[in-house]
Amino acid sequence: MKPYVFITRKLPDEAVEKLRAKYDVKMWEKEDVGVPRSILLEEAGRADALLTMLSDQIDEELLSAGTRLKVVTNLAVGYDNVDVEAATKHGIAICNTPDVLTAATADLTFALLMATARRIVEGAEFIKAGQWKSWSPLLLAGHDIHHKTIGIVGMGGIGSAVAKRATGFEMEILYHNRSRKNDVEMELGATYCSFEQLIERSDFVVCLTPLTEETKNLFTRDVFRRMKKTAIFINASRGPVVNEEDLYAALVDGDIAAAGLDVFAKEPIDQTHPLLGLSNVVAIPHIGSATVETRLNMIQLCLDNIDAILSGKEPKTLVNKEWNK
Ligand code: 8YV
Repeated sequence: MKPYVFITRKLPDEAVEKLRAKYDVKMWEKEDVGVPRSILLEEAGRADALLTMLSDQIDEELLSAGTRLKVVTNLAVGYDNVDVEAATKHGIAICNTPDVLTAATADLTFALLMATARRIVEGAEFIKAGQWKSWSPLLLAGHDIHHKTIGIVGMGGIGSAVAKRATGFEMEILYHNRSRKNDVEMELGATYCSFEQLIERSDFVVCLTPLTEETKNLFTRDVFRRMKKTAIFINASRGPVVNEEDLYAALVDGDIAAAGLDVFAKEPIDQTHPLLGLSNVVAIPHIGSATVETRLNMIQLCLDNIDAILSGKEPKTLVNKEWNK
C-alpha cells in the first residue's frame, strides 16, 4: 500500500502528478469552501502526510488523531496555525515555505504601500464611476514616497527585501526587530531603533512580524496616536498584530492618514467590516505571495518536503528541528 497524502486545497493537477506515482494523493476539491474540521480530523487519522493552509488548525486534537502522520507541511512561511510543540511531542515533522515567497511578498508589500500613498484604488474607482469631469491641481493628491522614512517592524527575510526596494526610492530606512541585523545596516544603510522611536519617526510604518504572543495586539490606539498624523500604516504580516477597532478609530479621527492592509483578524473579512467602508483604507485579500510563479514554487517545496520525510531523507525547510530526536 502506498503512503497516503492529503492536501487541504485544490492544487493544479500538473503540480501533484509526480507525487501520485509514489503516493496515494487526495486533494480537497471544492475551491469555494475550505476543508471542514471534521473531514480534516478524519483525513489526519489516515494520512501519512498533510499539505495544509494557514486556515487549517493543526492543534493537539488533530496531531493526536494523526496516528500514522509523519509530516505536516504548511503552504506558507508562517506557521501560527500549527502547535509546533505538540507536533514535536508526537514526532511529527512540521515544514513551511520560507525564501521562495520572500521577493513576491516584498513586491506586494511595496505595491500596497504605493497604492495607499498614491491613492491608486480611489483613482481607479473614481474614473470607472465616470467622476472625472475636470482636472484640478489637488485631484486625488496623495503623499510622496521617495525620500520619506520607512519604518519596518520585523526585519526577517521579507523585511530585508522590502528595505532593499526602499533604497530604490531613496528612503530613510528604520527598523525594529528582536535582534540587530548587520547586513541590512551595512548593505542598505538601515538604522535600528526602538519600537517607540520607529512609530514616532516613520512616514510609513510597515508591519512584517510573525504572529507571536509578543506581537499579538501590538498596534493599539496608543501606538497610532504616537504616529505622525500623515503616517501610512501597512500590514502584510498577520491581522491579530493589530487591534482593528483601534485602527478604525485612528483612521476616522485622523491620528494617521491611511492604511494598506493585506491581512485581517478574521479571514475572510466580513464585507460589512467598518474598515472596508473607509476611503483611506486599501484592503486586499491576503495575497502577499500570490503570484503564479511563487505559488508553484511554494507547492513544489511542500511536495519535496513530503517526499523527503516519507523517504527517510532530510526535508528542505523543517520548522521543528527536534521532531525525530
Ligand atoms: C500564505 C502567508 O502563503 O506565507 C505566509 O505566511 O501569509 C501567505 O503567503 C498564504 O496565505 C497561503 O496560506
